[in-house]
Amino acid sequence: MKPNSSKPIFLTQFLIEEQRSAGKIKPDLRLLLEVVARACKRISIAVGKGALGGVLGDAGTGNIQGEAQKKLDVISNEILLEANEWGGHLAALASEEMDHPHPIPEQYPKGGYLLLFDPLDGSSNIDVNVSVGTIFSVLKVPEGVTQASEADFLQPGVQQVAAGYCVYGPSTTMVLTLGKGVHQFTLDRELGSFVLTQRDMMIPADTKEFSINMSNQRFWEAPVQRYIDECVAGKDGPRGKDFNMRWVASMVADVHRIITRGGVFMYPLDSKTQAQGGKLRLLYEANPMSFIIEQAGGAATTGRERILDIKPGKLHQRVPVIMGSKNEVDRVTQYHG
Ligand code: P6P
Repeated sequence: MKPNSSKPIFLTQFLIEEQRSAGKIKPDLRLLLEVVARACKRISIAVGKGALGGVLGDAGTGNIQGEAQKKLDVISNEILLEANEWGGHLAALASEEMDHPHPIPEQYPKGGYLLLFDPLDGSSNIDVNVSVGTIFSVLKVPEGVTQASEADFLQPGVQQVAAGYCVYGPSTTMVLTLGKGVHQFTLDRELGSFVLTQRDMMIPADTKEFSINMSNQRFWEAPVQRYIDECVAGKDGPRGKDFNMRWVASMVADVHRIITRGGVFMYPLDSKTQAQGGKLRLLYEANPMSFIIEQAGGAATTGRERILDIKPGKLHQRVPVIMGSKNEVDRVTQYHG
């Protein structure tokens, strides 16, 4: 099934065909993904209004991460909650913006999936009109669980049944994996539908582009210092080639670039974030992105272990992240010994 501009394949058709083919996905999972996609369309509209929407700036509240919430953080979170409460496909939801999981209201049926999300990743970029996005991860409710609790979310990333992100940039683009490859859908704003624009995305194993916040250099551990020093040394250095650097400070935008053309994204453990275990959150940032990256032929580690193998200890656990072009991630991991 190839994308064909003369006969566009919409997200619904793609998911129905996935559902039909050897039962790759269940109807409830298809419904969940369609509901999340519809919520992302609503978030895209709210984000796209910019200053005209009257929703830029801080909400005057904080989240469990200790971060000031943007108005659009709160709005995006509400959009995802409201969209997913009534469908009967979820047992509970968890969000970067909420201290604890959100139960499905009593008046609605419960389903067999758990949804985790960062409703608006990179929101500090909102007020300066730089790309932001939504990241989501889907887990199954453990067998026999009738009332999902926080503990039921604490599953290693290998247990994910689907993961995706939507980047609100020059175009609104959703990238999705169901465990059989990575596929890109671009929002046709006139039709209001996501159209399949790339199937089976693959990350080049090598790259000349690294993505890291260089202002943290003095805090990095030795293996990361060594890796970046070698990249910066260029063709006269041990790598024998020049590198370029990109840092958008929206994980969704940086990872989408890597999925699209290769690269290595790094938010490594450093002396500044060591006490919390890292900067990025495991369950709704690192895990979904790692699932996508691995499905696209890349690699994702903390520098010391595969991210998808980590058994979470708490809902908002943070981890170091090194992900992207396999040969580069392997090199950084090897430097960690
Ligand atoms: P820094 C955004 O706040 C985020 O969680 C990721 O999207 C992004 O990669 C990172 O933090 C940026 O962190 O320290 O460069 O602002």
